[in-house]
Amino acid sequence: MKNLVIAGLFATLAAGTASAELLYSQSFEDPSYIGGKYFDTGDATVFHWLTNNAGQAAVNGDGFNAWYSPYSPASVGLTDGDYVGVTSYAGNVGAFYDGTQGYQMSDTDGVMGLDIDDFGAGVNVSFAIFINSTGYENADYLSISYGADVLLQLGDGIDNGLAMETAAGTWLFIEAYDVTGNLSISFSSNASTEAVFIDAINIWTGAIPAPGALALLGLAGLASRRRR
Ligand SMILES: [Ca+2]
Ligand SMILES: [Ca+2]
Ligand SMILES: [Ca+2]
Repeated sequence: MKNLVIAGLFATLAAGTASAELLYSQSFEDPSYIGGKYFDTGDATVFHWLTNNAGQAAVNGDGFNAWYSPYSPASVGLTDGDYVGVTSYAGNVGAFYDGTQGYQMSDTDGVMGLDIDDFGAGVNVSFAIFINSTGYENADYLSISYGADVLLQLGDGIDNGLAMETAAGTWLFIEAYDVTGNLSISFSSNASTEAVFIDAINIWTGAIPAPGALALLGLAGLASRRRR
């Protein structure tokens, strides 16, 4: 019986690999995204989309854009200079989930959000996120949604950030199927040790590819899409 189940699973995965189409893949590996500490030149008292600044780590790139929103009490946000955006600094994570670069949010003094483009209805998504191990407080939270679906909500102003502390210190791999809208990851923190790292975002339609097959599909899929 056990063998039968495993055989069935393999058959499903093999079929899935053939029929899946990768719509988006972002591992933040582009070397041009790397830069120094990011200084937001916008007004930290109001919501605004962030802009890339020359010589500083990219907060926006191919298919991803970042925003800032004040959180009561209003603070300096990212105007004081923070390590956010694409980074190759692996001191907290040990190693990135994929490759040598990822996307960081830390010391946001308010809420920073990373929004991925909308790739239509009924898509599947997977990505990895690492919460740095440290103490978290009431105003700290990590919220991840895809359209109307909440994928993860840690720390909510009630649990003193304990849920974040429990989940910290390892790469969390998150998958969601048949979701519609766009992936949005928002983080509220007020200390440089409070940080999250995001890596290996894949969005696809069709069946669920086998592990490993997705990475191969990603390279082939994106290359063919760009040639069109
Ligand atoms: Ca990466
Ligand atoms: Ca800050
Ligand atoms: Ca805090």
